[in-house]
Amino acid sequence: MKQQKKLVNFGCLYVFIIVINACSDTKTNSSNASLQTNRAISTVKYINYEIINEYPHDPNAFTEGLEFYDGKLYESIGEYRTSDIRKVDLNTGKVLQSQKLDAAYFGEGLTILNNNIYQLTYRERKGFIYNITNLKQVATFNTTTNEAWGMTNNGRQLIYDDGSNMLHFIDPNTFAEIKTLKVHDDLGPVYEINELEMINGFIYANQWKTDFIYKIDTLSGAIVGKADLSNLRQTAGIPPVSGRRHSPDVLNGIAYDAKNNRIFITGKNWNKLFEIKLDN
Ligand SMILES: [Ca+2]
Repeated sequence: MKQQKKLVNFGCLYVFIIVINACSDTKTNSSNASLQTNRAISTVKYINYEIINEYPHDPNAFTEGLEFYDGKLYESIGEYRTSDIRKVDLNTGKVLQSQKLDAAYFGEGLTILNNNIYQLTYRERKGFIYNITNLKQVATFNTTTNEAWGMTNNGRQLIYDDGSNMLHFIDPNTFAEIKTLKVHDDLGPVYEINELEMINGFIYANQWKTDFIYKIDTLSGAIVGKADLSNLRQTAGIPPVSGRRHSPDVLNGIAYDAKNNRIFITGKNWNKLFEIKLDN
């Protein structure tokens, strides 16, 4: 579930619609949210980290996918009517190339495999494939889940999540599902797994509306470590999610520069993108 920004409008009808929407959101996520809220404290070990660098990030970018490839950042931007795919200069945050999505599509996870960029959409059950050189769309593909959120790849398969704790491994040629994996810790399922990144054989994942990224074993789905990145959010000047009814600007976006062993982190509508070093 992704919340869209809602324009301030004092018309009774609009307020009513917002209330209905809020109730709907709450109902949709109530089971997962209560499971998360009422959980005991997991014993999964914390991963320490240090901030190595800060870069500018477009505060209008509702980041749903982030990947680093051949010296450039590639980003998928969400929300209906504003979704796009873009190539971004790391140092300046400047958008070098972009392609808008049709207003009917809400951009989600993004990953690069075999010189193609794959981009998911939220509830449209459709993905797009782009030429990495010019960002021209070259093909589409279908997804089978009700929702699609984050995506990465393991060099052979696309891996995406759907808002639950399920990871789907997809053949990039046939788009057949090869296997699924349930993300869990020592207490049970961990839901609302969001943006993904494969780093040194582990899947790292954002969790929607939390400051955590999780380190996930790719064979078992077990979370073997977690990092609390609330300090990044605070440094970016973003208030915590808790207590805010509409809070789109959550931590979301992990990219890895394998050549130089750099990890990049940002969030939806954040004005900063961080390079961090994980202590693990
Ligand atoms: Ca990523």
